[in-house]
Amino acid sequence: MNDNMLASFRERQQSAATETVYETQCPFCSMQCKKKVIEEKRAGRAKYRTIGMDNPTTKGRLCVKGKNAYQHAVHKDRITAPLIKYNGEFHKSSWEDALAVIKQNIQHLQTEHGSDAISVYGGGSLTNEEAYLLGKFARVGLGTKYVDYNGRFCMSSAASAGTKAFGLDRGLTNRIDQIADSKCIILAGTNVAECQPTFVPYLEEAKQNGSFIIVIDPRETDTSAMADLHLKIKPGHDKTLGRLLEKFIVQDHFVDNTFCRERTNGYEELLEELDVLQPEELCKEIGLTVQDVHEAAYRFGSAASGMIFTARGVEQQTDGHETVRHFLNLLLLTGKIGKYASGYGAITGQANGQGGREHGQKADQLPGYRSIENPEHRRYIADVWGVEESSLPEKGVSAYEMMERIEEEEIKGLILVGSNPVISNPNANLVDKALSSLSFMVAAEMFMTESAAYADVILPTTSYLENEGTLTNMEGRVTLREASRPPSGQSKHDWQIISEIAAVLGKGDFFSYDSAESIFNELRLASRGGKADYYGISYDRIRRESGVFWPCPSEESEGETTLFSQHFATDNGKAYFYYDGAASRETKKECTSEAYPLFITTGRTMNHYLTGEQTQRSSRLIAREFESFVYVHPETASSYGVRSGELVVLASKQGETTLRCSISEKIRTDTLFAPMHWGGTQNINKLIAGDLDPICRMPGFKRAAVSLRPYKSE
Ligand SMILES: Nc1nc2c(c(=O)[nH]1)N[C@H]1C(S)=C(S)[C@@H](COP(=O)(O)OP(=O)(O)OC[C@H]3O[C@@H](n4cnc5c(=O)[nH]c(N)nc54)[C@H](O)[C@@H]3O)O[C@H]1N2
Ligand SMILES: Nc1nc2c(c(=O)[nH]1)N[C@H]1C(S)=C(S)[C@@H](COP(=O)(O)OP(=O)(O)OC[C@H]3O[C@@H](n4cnc5c(=O)[nH]c(N)nc54)[C@H](O)[C@@H]3O)O[C@H]1N2
Ligand code: SF4
Ligand SMILES: [Mo]
Repeated sequence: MNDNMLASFRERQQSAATETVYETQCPFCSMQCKKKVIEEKRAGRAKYRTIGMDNPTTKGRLCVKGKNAYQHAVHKDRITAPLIKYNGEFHKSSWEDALAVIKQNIQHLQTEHGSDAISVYGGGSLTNEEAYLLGKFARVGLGTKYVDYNGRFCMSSAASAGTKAFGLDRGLTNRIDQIADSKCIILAGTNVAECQPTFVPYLEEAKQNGSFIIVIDPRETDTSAMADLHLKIKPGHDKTLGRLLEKFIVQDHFVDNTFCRERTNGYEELLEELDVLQPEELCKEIGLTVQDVHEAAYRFGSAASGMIFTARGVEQQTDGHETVRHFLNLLLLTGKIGKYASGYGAITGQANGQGGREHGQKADQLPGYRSIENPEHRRYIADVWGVEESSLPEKGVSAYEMMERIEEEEIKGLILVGSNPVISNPNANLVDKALSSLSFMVAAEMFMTESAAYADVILPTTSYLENEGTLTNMEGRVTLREASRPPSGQSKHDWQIISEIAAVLGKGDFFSYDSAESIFNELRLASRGGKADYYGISYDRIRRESGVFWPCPSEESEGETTLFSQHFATDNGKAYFYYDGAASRETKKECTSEAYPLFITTGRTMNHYLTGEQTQRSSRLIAREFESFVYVHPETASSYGVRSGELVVLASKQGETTLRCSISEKIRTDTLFAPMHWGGTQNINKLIAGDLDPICRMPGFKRAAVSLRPYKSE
């Protein structure tokens, strides 16, 4: 080709470039940042770029994960056709054949062993429509009581605490922009700087307005770097810290007596329990100084307004419910709730961490935050679904307990939609064993994950760029993720997959939808009159108003932006203090011993998301962090003979894992930290015990007792 020909070839190619814009929102965390993914196609090759879009919550901001989130969606690893396993190998199949295999196996297992032989396991990445449908599918399509979801590991402590104390659980009790005006902010076990980066500007604004920020975390993080006071607590001791803060608030006369008298129950009982606490002794036990704890109480008590945010650091404990309740007590004692710039936030995690916990994926729940144990609630939902109330199953068990029932072979089949339990459950070795013992498993997935590999049938699901639906963000704002990219290969939306399985099982009449919106309209009705009331929300309204807050009982309702300003959502309109005498229970906690002398706590890093299936398929994100690691304090490293950059073995009563040692002064000497984003030999959940919080069934992901030694290859 001569120069002229080359130039005109290039020109023709350039003019042939096409640009397609997909307006969407990030599939990862609960901020739900709005963005545009721009696809530029030239000579058959596509290039992508991402830009943030303005919206009331994140104002056009994006973090590094959101900027790169298209990479997994267009990745060559996407499963694009149904797969059926024969003789241990997966083979591509048609949808008809895959559905026929599913029908035959489910019907066989249910005939032999009863309806409860099949279980359903969902996720907080699913849209409201799909979360709702999955719960309906379990109860109406399969008639099984066994349904739960990964949010059990995420939101159950905070959700149960909010429900018991305030009568209602919504991520933030206040609109997010009120943070900027709050004068004292406690961040308890939350690392927003890495986990919800677009939340951080609200804190920065508050700081500029003179707010005092207190961070409670055993580690120094990018979040604690913003703090005026960092309480570097021993892992799993936050309940005691909460009680000490209560004691100092009372002692220093920062109690709002009118609020306690008029708007709460149980104040006197709490006071009695605080009397006996010995601060010196307890502060030593939790690894803090009396001075620092006292200052925290003083700052919060004396501030004109205040907010408390909790996340998984304090919640993923076997006493997570009680711990959160003590932090809620602080709000009640000081009357810092139900007012502008004063309130609570359970920093939700997954894209739909909020909506996913409201509409029936949980073992004990029906849509709209209704209870499966309440006869009136059952009747209402049975009516909406057009079934007999008596046909609805009873309550089942929590996510990890389903794994135990599978391992015990009481549950024979599993339908997995939107989770990767081998990496995310505690006691990963048990989960591995459980999934391999199943008689039949179906997974709706985008990728061949460690969990999907156990399936007999994998159904290819669409990605967030392809699938429309509503997601409720951290604020409690219901947002609409539009979708315009065509499904990849033969993949289908989860709602189509669920409906098609229901149809082959003879339940098609209950699942005949033509769009996500048609499911939403049924959800509106099902949630009507419930605590999470979506009745007044429609796709049109969400588009017009950039999202709508729940509860929203009518089309005229504005949706509430400051909850509990007049009354709480409890039986008598008053909030409930938590005190031990109210519900003392035996709680199993991991303790160090001679054999397992160190604590390990687990969590997240900026670059990766949960079990890593998505972010590790982004070349840019994996380049930033391509393997797991464990933070070890330099003094601890020298005592245990481990060196930076080398592999180390961590062992607990449950199992072992091998990680790269990273020496860091940011962690306590008695504690290690490792992220949860890797599987295989780097799976941190091989170390975590299966003990659960007795109230909400949350595992203790944030505290295990381990040994540490250098890795030696044989
Ligand atoms: N980059 C990134 N962002 C994410 C996610 C992700 O995987 N990656 N996941 C999303 C999801 S689903 C969730 S739930 C959220 C989670 O968001 P976070 O809860 O903020 O994240 P974690 O890192 O699990 O834990 C928070 C902090 O708790 C600290 N911590 C550990 N043990 C204790 C303890 O005993 N007491 C106290 N006070 N603190 C402790 C840890 O050191 C950590 O800094 O993030 C969401 N955003
Ligand atoms: N040690 C330790 N363990 C933890 C935690 C911790 O802090 N420490 N945190 C816990 C928390 S808070 C959480 S939320 C859990 C999360 O645990 P998981 O739910 O197991 O994590 P994900 O990686 O989000 O798994 C989602 C899977 O679903 C697929 N997927 C994504 N979107 C969709 C969709 O729309 N439809 C379908 N069908 N599939 C989809 C993804 O490819 C991925 O394989 O982990 C928990 N485990
Ligand atoms: S990961 Fe969270 S903060 Fe980052 S872009 Fe996505 S939604 Fe926004
Ligand atoms: Mo989560």
